[in-house]
Amino acid sequence: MFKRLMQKIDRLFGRGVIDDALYEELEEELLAADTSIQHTGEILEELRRAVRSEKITDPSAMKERLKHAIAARFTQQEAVGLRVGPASPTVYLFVGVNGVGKTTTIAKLAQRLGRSGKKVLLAAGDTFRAAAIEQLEIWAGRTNADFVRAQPGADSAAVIFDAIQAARARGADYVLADTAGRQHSKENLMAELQKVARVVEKGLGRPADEVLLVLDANTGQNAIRQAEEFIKAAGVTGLVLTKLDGTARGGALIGVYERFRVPVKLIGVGERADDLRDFDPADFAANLFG
Ligand SMILES: Nc1nc2c(ncn2[C@@H]2O[C@H](COP(=O)(O)OP(=O)(O)OP(=O)(O)O)[C@@H](O)[C@H]2O)c(=O)[nH]1
Ligand SMILES: [Mg+2]
Repeated sequence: MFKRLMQKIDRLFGRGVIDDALYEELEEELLAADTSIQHTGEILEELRRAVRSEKITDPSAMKERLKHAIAARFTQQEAVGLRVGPASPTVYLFVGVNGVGKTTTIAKLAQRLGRSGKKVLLAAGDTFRAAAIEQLEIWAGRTNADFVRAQPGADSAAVIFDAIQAARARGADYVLADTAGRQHSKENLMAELQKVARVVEKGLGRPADEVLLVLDANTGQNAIRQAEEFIKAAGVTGLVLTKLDGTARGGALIGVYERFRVPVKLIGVGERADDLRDFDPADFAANLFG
């Protein structure tokens, strides 16, 4: 998507003109990449200003300036990185609609933490589907993590509560808790997540150290609606953007971040356990442009 945009810029610059037609094309491409109308306008305004004041005339400089304008949208207030709890276990809840990559992200993080010598326990809090429990169990095996599960249909909050107790008993450093992405209704799902958040706080003596909302980079502007609902139900503390390895249009993340100011923490760049990166604004912008 953005690669094509950059090729267009290169071509237009080949003719030696920065004109309104070029900005119009940029606008079209940014919108097509799921950047909101408002943010597209702001990014292009900044670009126009920079092109004027910095007397930019060559394509590579303008390209860099555009990347910079996008990266600058992610000036996070908080240090990037996942919070570690004041006492073990550190508990992370993973939330998000079905199919976005919650379970896979848990596996990736389990691998990363395990390799750094941490003892990790995975909690099969997605009790809605039997397959979800099995999928997490397989990842627990592959990443050498402990695993706590219950029967399909069991109470999700109870499973995660048990997992926290088990982690204490076994001296685990981290509990990574999966949750359902789907329920019989959206109201049920949100009620379940509220209960999970409450029960974690009861079991842990503090809220979960991170509630990570997983968003699929292909989702587009609907990501904002998802963020709104999950933030309301579960008190999201960080964002994870997955599937940035494909033809992903990560532009919607700009809108989610600016609207809610929840820091972006992690990026998923593939289906394998080591396809996880810390979020870095400059990297993100570079990735958008291929
Ligand atoms: N290419 C790519 N695929 C990913 C990435 N993260 C997850 N996937 C794939 O996306 C699909 C869904 O991932 P899951 O981890 O099962 O998603 P989920 O959010 O747990 O889904 P539910 O359990 O149905 O709610 C799987 O096929 C994953 O392999 C990523 O960063 N890149
Ligand atoms: Mg899952």
